[in-house]
Amino acid sequence: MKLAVLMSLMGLGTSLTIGANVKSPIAAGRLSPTKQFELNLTWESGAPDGVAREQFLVNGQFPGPPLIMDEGDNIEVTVNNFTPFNTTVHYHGIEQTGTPWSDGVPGVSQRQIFPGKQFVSKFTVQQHGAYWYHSHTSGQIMDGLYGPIYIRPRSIPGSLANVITNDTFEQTRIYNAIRSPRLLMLSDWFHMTSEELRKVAISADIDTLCADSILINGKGRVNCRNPKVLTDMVPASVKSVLQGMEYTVKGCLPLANTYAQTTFAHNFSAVPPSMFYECNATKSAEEVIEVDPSTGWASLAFIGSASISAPIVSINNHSLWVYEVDGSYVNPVKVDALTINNGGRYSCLVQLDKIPGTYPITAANSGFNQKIAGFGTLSYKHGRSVLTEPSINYGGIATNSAVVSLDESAIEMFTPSQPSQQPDETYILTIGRIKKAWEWSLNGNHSFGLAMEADRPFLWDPQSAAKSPLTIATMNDTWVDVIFSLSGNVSTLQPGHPLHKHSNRVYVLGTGSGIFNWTSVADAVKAIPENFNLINPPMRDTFTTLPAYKGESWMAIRYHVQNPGAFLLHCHIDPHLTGGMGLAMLDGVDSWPQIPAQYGPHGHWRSIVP
Ligand SMILES: *[C@@H]1O[C@H](CO)[C@@H](O)[C@H](O)[C@H]1NC(C)=O
Ligand SMILES: *[C@@H]1O[C@H](CO)[C@@H](O)[C@H](O)[C@H]1NC(C)=O
Ligand SMILES: *[C@@H]1O[C@H](CO)[C@@H](O)[C@H](O)[C@H]1NC(C)=O
Ligand SMILES: *[C@@H]1O[C@H](CO)[C@@H](O)[C@H](O)[C@H]1NC(C)=O
Ligand SMILES: *[C@@H]1O[C@H](CO)[C@@H](O)[C@H](O)[C@H]1NC(C)=O
Ligand SMILES: *[C@@H]1O[C@H](CO)[C@@H](O)[C@H](O)[C@H]1NC(C)=O
Ligand SMILES: *[C@@H]1O[C@H](CO)[C@@H](O)[C@H](O)[C@H]1NC(C)=O
Ligand SMILES: *[C@@H]1O[C@H](CO)[C@@H](O)[C@H](O)[C@H]1NC(C)=O
Ligand SMILES: *[C@@H]1O[C@H](CO)[C@@H](O)[C@H](O)[C@H]1NC(C)=O
Ligand SMILES: *[C@@H]1O[C@H](CO)[C@@H](O)[C@H](O)[C@H]1NC(C)=O
Ligand SMILES: [Cu+2]
Repeated sequence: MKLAVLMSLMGLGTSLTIGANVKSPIAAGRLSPTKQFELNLTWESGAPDGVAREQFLVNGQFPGPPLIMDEGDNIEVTVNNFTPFNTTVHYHGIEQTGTPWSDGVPGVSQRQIFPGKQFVSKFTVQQHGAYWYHSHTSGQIMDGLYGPIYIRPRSIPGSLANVITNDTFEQTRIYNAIRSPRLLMLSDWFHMTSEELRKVAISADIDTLCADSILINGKGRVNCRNPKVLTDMVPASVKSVLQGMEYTVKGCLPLANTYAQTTFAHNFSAVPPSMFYECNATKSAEEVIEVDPSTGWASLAFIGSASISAPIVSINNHSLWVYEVDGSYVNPVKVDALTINNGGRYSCLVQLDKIPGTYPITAANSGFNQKIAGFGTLSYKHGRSVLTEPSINYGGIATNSAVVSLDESAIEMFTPSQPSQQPDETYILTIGRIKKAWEWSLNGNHSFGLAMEADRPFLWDPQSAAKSPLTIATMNDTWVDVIFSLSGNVSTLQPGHPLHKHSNRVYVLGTGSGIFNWTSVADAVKAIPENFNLINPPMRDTFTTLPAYKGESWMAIRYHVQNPGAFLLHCHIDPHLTGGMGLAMLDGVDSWPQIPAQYGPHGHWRSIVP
C-alpha cells in the first residue's frame, strides 16, 4: 500500500529531491491558501533491518512521507489513527505561534487520538529548514512513528556561502544545492516493541541502553562485531567506564556495568538475552543517496530521530560544511564528522569533486552505552567502486588526528541575536534518576510519568496546572533562565541529555563540568566567564548537556517567553522521556489564549471519515 499524501491540484514540489526511501511525490497547491496533508497511521509488519516485527507505518511508508512546506504557509495535517493504540503527532521544532493546541502532546496540549479517530492540526510556519514529525505518545518513536518535514525558505541570505568560496559560479551551485536538500533521517531500531522494552526495563529495573541497528532513512542492517575489537576502540583515558568488562557481540555494555545500570538492585533474569547479548547479522538494503557531480555540490540535511543512540556521521573522503542547525543558518563550518543528537537537525554542503565513485556513509553511536554503527552510500551518478577512507571507525572514534568534528558550543549564528542580559526568573533543575534505574526526573523530585498522558491537558486549565510540581509557569514577554544540573557520582552516572523545548528556540548560554554552585548565570559568569556566551550564543530547539561520567555537569539556557501555551521541556532519549524526564512550561500564563471549542474540553475527535 503506497498512498500519496493528500495533494491539491496545482503545482508540484519538484525542486526538492528527497531521500530514496521516500516513495510518494509530495505536492502542494501554490494557489490554495492552506497546504493540506493527510497521515494515515497503521500498525503493520515491517523489517527495516531485515528482522520482521510489527511497527507504525505512515501512509504505508517508514519513515513517513516528507511534509514539504513553504515558509509562511498555513498548514493543516489530518492524522487518521488506524492503529490499535492511542497516539498523537508532534511537529518537532515548529513554533506553533498562536496554536498551542496543535503541538501534539497528550496531557499537555490535547487528548490522545483514540483508535479509529481523527485529529486535525492547524498551524502557520514562519520558519524554514529541516524538522520532523513524530509520535509524542509513550515510546512510539521506537516503533517507527516519524517522518521528515522540510520548509523551503522564502530567501537564502546572499553572503551565506562567502566563507566557503567567492567564486560566483561555485556560489550559484551552492545555492542550488541548498534549495534542494536531501533529507536523511538517522535513527536507531529495536526488534522488541517500545512497550515490550519498557516492561522489561521496569521489571528488571534497568535503563534501555542497547539498540539492534542504526538506520538511515529507515534502512540498515544488524551488524555484529568481535567484542574484543569493540572494547579496544575505547580510548585509554576513558576506559575505566568499562569497569574491566568487554562489550557484548551486540556492542552493548554488559548489564553488570554499574556505571551504565546504576548500583540499584536489579532483576536481570527478567531481561531476555536478545536485548543485550545476542546478535544475528543481516544483509538487508542500505540507503543510497545518489548525487550528480555535474551539479558540483549536494546538501544533506541530517535529522536526528534516534531514540537512545547519538550517531556521529561521516562520509568517506568528503568534508561537510554545516550551514543550518535546528532551522537557523549558521556561519558555515567545515568538519569531517558531526554528532546528530536526538531531535537535532544539521544541514551540510558536500562538494562533489572526488572521483565519480561510491562513498560509504557511517553513522556510529558516539555514547559509551553501545558500539554500533549503520551505513549508507553517497553514490555519484555512474559512480564505480573506488578506494576510500573513513574519518571515523565503527565505534565513532576519529581514525586520525587530523579529523575535525563539530564543536556544538562553537556554532555561530549567521544572523547573531543577543538575548536580554538579565533574566526575569531563574530555575535551577537538578536532573537525573530518581529511585530507579529506569525512572528519570527533570526537577530532581518528580517524574512526568506516562499516566499523565491520559490526564486533562494542562492547556485547558492553566490555573490548576500551575499547582502541579511538573509545571513551571512563566509570564509573557519575560526572560527565563533554566539551568540544568546533572548529578554525577559513581552510583548514578548520566549520559548527555538531548533536551528539547517545545515551541521556541532557546539561547544556549553555557555548559560546564562540575557542580553549578551559583544561584544565577550572572554569578557564574563572574567566576567562570570563559564558559559563557551572552553576546551571540547558539540558538537551538534541541540542546545537549555534557555527560556526567566523572562528576557533575551543567548547562544554562535563556529564552524569551513570546508564545503563550503549555509546552513540554524534556529529554529526547525516548526511555528517559517515558521514564519521566519532562516538565511542562506554562508559558505566558498571564496571557493565556482562548482555546477553540474543537480543541477544548467539549471538543471531540471525529471518527475517521473516508
Ligand atoms: C487515508 O485513508 C483514507 C481512508 O481509507 C483514504 O481515503 C485516503 O486516501 C488515505 N490517504 C492517504 C494520504 O493515504
Ligand atoms: C570572500 O570574500 C570575503 C570579503 O572579501 C572574505 O572575507 C572571505 O574570506 C572570502 N572567502 C574566501 C573563501 O576566500
Ligand atoms: C525477576 O523477573 C522474573 C522474570 O520476569 C520474575 O519471574 C521474578 O519474579 C522476578 N524476581 C523478582 C525478585 O522480582
Ligand atoms: C539468533 O539466531 C539463533 C539461531 O538461529 C537464535 O536461537 C537466536 O534467538 C537469534 N537471536 C536473535 C537476537 O535474533
Ligand atoms: C580517499 O582518501 C584516501 C586518503 O586520502 C586516498 O588514498 C584515496 O585515494 C581517496 N579516494 C578517492 C576515491 O578519492
Ligand atoms: C525537592 O522538593 C523539596 C521540597 O518540595 C525542595 O526543597 C527541594 O529543593 C527539591 N529538590 C530538588 C532537587 O529539586
Ligand atoms: C486510550 O486512552 C483512554 C483514555 O486515556 C483509555 O481509556 C484507553 O484505554 C486507551 N486506549 C488504548 C488502546 O490504550
Ligand atoms: C549519588 O547521587 C544520588 C542522587 O543524586 C544520591 O542520592 C547519592 O547519595 C549520591 N551518592 C554519593 C556516594 O554521593
Ligand atoms: C564552586 O565550584 C567550583 C568548581 O566546580 C569550586 O572550585 C569552588 O570552590 C566552588 N565554590 C563554592 C563556594 O563551593
Ligand atoms: C506575548 O509576548 C510577545 C512578546 O512580547 C508578544 O509579541 C505577544 O503579543 C504577547 N502575547 C500576548 C497574547 O499578549
Ligand atoms: Cu535523557
